Order: sequence, then C-alpha cells, then structure tokens
Amino acid sequence: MKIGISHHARLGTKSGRRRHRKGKEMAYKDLRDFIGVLEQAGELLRISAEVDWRYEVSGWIRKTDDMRPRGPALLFENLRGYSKDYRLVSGLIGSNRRFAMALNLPFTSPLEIVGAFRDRIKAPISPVMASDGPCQENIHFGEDIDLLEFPVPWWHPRDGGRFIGTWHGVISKDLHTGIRNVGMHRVQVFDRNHTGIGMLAMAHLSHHFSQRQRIGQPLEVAIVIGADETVAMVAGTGFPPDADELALAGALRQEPIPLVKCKTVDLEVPANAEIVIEGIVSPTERHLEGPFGEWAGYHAGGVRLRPLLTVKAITHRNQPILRGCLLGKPVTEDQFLYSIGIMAEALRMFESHGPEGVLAVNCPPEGVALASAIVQLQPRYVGHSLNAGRTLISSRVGSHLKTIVLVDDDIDPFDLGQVWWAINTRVQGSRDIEVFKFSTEPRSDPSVPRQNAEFGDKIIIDATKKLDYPYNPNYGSHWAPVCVPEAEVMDLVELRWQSIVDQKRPEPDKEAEFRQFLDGEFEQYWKQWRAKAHVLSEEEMKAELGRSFPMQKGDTYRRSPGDTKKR
Ligand SMILES: Cc1cc2nc3c(=O)[nH]c(=O)nc-3n(C[C@H](O)[C@H](O)[C@H](O)COP(=O)(O)O)c2cc1C
Ligand SMILES: [Mn+2]
Repeated sequence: MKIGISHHARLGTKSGRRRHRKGKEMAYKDLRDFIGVLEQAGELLRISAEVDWRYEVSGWIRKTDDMRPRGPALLFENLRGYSKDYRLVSGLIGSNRRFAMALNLPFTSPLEIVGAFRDRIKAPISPVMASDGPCQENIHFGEDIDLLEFPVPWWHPRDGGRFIGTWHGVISKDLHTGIRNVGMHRVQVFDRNHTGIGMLAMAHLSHHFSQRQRIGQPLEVAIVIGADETVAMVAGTGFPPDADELALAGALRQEPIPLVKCKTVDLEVPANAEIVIEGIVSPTERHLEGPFGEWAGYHAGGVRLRPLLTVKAITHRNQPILRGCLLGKPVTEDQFLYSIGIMAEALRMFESHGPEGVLAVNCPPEGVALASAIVQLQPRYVGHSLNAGRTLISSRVGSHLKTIVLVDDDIDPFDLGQVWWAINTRVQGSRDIEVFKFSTEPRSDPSVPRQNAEFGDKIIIDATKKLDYPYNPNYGSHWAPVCVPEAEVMDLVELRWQSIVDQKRPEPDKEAEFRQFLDGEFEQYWKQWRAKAHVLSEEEMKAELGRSFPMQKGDTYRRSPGDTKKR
C-alpha cells in the first residue's frame, strides 16, 4: 500500500482563516477554518493515502499520541471503501498548544489556559438563531438514513462494533425547565438507523431521560458532530445544571453560536456542524452495547443493555468531516479536554462556594485527567485541606475523580515529582489518607470490583504540612524547614553565575549586600546556639537510655507487694 502524505492539499474552505491579531480576537468560523489554521501552524497532517476505518486509523492516531512532543492532528482524506467526499479528523485539541489555539489563546501552559477558560465561562454568551446553516446542506429522512454513510471507525478489534460518537455533543432539554444540556456520550452504531447511547447515572442526559421515562415518553436528542471545538469542550465538562451549555461554548469562543432548528425534533443545533443526528431515545427499549476501549485506558465495561436511539434524520454539510477521538491508555486527546475543563470548573466552585484558599488544581492527563486531581492550597486552619478535598470529591465537576492529593503552596501541583516528594514526607497513612467507600465510579475503571454496579472507593491524600503539629522554636514554625539554600544564597549565586559562567558584567555592590546579610544573620544565631553546651544529668541519662537502662537493686520505683523494707 502506498502511503502518501500531502501537506499542502486544498481543504474545502479557505475563507475566514484567522490568526492571532492584536486587539479583539475572532472566533473560528467553523471546524474547517480551525483545521486550516492548525495546518498552517504545522499542527495538522493530511493523510491522503488510503487508510482502513477498521482498526487502522487508531494506529495512526496512537502513533501521534505517543510522540514527544505530541504529534499532529490527523485528517484522513481517503478511507477504505469511501468516497473522498467523506473525511475523518482527530486530535484537533490533542495537546495544550492546540487546546489553546482552539480558544485563540497565545500561550500553552495549562495554568494560563485554565485561567482564560474560567474567566470566559463567567460571562455566558447566548446562541443566536439562524434561518439556515451548512449543517443542513444535505438532509436524510426515513429509508434514506444510513449512519454508515460516514467512515465510522471500528476503533479496536476488541470493540463490539463501530462507534460514530466519540467526540461530539448530545443535546437534550430538561422536561420542566427547558434548559438545554450538552453532554458527550458514546454512540455505537447498531444498524443504519439505530445506535446506543452511553449514560452514566450522574449525567444530565440521564436525568433528562428519566424525566421522560416517568411519563412514558421518548427523549428527543440531537447528536452534533464537528461543530466548533468549544462545543465538545462544554459537552465533556460537568457544568451546573442551570447553565445553557451552548451559551458556555459561546463564551469560550467569545462569539455567539448560530443555531438552526432541527428537522424532526424540537431542538436547535449549531448551524456550522459537520453532521447532525436527530433521534429519540426509547423509554423502554434496550440494546446490547459495547465493549468499547474507554477513557480509563481499558476494555473494562463489557457488554451491557443500554438505551436505544432511533434516528429520525441525519443532516450534514457537503463533503462532511467526521470528528472522532481515539480513547485508551493515557495520554489520549480526551485527557486534555477533561483536564482543562475540570481544573477550571473546580477553581470556579472553590471561588464561589469555598473552602477558600485554593490556589491551583491540576488534573494530570497522565493520571486519566478526570480521575485524579492535585489541589494546591495554603491551609489556614486544622482540617482546611481535607475540607477542600472532600468538597471536590463530592462535587458535580469532580464526580469522576478517584484520587485527590492536597499539597501546600510550596509544592508545584504541575510537577508530579514534587507532588510525589510531598506524599512521601508529609503523609502519615493512618491519619492523612481518607478512603471514601462506595462512591459513584464507572466500571470503565477495571479496579472497581465486578460485582459492584457503578461504585468503588475514592481516596484523598492530604500531603500538606499538618497545622496541628506543635510549634517548634528551632524551626520557627510548626513544620520542619525545607532544606534548600536560603533565598539570599541563591540570589548571590545567581549574580556570580552571571559574571563568572555567563561572563556578564559583575555587580560587586549587590554581591556585597547579599554577603553582608548572610554573614550577619546566621552566624549570630549559631554562635548563641553553640554556647549552650550541656552535660547530661543522671536523670536525663536514664531518660535517654530508656528501657535499656539496667535495673539497680536500690531502685525505689520497683517495689513488689509486701516489700515494706525501707531503703
Ligand atoms: C470521549 C468521551 C466519551 C464519554 N462517554 C460518556 C458516556 O458514554 N456516558 C457518559 O455518561 N459520559 C461520558 N463521558 C463523560 C461526560 O461527557 C461528562 O461527564 C459530561 O460532564 C456529561 O455532561 P453533563 O455534565 O452535562 O451531564 C464521555 C466524555 C468524553 C470526553
Ligand atoms: Mn450539563
């Protein structure tokens, strides 16, 4: 087989391409606009050679996932058995750089991305209605519906079939409030017009579904594939139920999302989406679904009866691009989505409802981003750190978290090495590790006992310096001082390094200043301390030797009953 990679082949649309400009940022017009920008930045590769949708695309994506730095996003232009009018794209936000680019941010550190994400979410931008949109350039009803019109991957040999929904938004509405929800819920193709739909118990979609079940009605849904990446971001993040998640996506892209009315269900969808699947989820019908290679990195969930979705209409753009994501052993693309979203929402929760004092949250992609969080805070009272951990682990945004580590402000939560040091020097297991039994936990985690339905243990590791340790005058603190050279020593060396190693201009005055400080301060202290020479008293000697001190005949404290003789 010939493998050709064309870097410069033409993409559907070339207009609206946006770059970073000073002043007001402009949102991407659509997925193709963003794809074009990624390609120009060397962040996307077109694969024009034929690739098999069965198992093979996963290998290509995995290869880029395993590259360091992470490899490019991939646009598959030629899938086996499909016309070149049907393409597949993956990895568009599969690195911090691309995640930042999707938000038009000029930086790449997760901390900065999270800051911007959080700020934008604070001011939702409601969607606007449009009379028509490219997502309805082609419309299929009835016999004309065929989900396999698109090159849906069979991701892994161990999967129970082809999954069309791996990176999308499932839109539904609350029966009573009418508030719209967007969630990401896996969608397996059963036949040309039926799919499964994954619904964990705590998902808003599950809530909407059970509202309908109670009144014996199906739930209308619209599955949106290939809309703006911000739609996927809000779909995969656990926001509070009162928010219109499309308004949050609007906030993230800094421009309202244009919507069009669906053709067969009473819902609205982003007008620029590549593909929309309109359907109803039956209150009573179920279908065997799975297995599927999942977010936790295993095929662990097995085969189960899941709700059945019947497709009422498929609408799509001309030359539609199917957006997909390869899940599996970290670090896969979805880890970036969870990671940034959970960090931002967790901080927002702490800010608005406390406990106060939380400085940063890191959900490392390496630890299955949604399963672990490192919370950095400056404990202000005994129990403060644990309170923060317990709050997060029981919160909505933290509903999938399994391990929470709490660290002080001198530990960088983004440096897993430092976190590991804190765990090893600030934790006493019996006191500082808290196990929460029988919490909600999906079976995607293979350590969840198989007899459990959807629950397992969660842990909090409090790796902060405990405030209830007694004050130690030698430390001048309640906790032993961290052993690194004093700041003044480091400043002095920094100056000298510049003059000696980097051969820059020496600054003798500044050097002298530091030296003077160091000479005075510490010398004085130790001079006094050394003067306190001491000879042990007999009692101190006994105390020091403890149990091993040999018993003497005349010991007054060792008197047996009946021994009345005075000594
Ligand atoms: C790729 C991917 C697949 C997911 N699959 C499912 C799924 O099948 N079922 C589910 O309940 N949640 C799934 N999730 C997690 C939900 O999207 C997430 O919990 C989200 O917060 C749900 O939306 P909600 O907060 O509005 O309920 C998936 C997330 C991603 C990124
Ligand atoms: Mn929601």
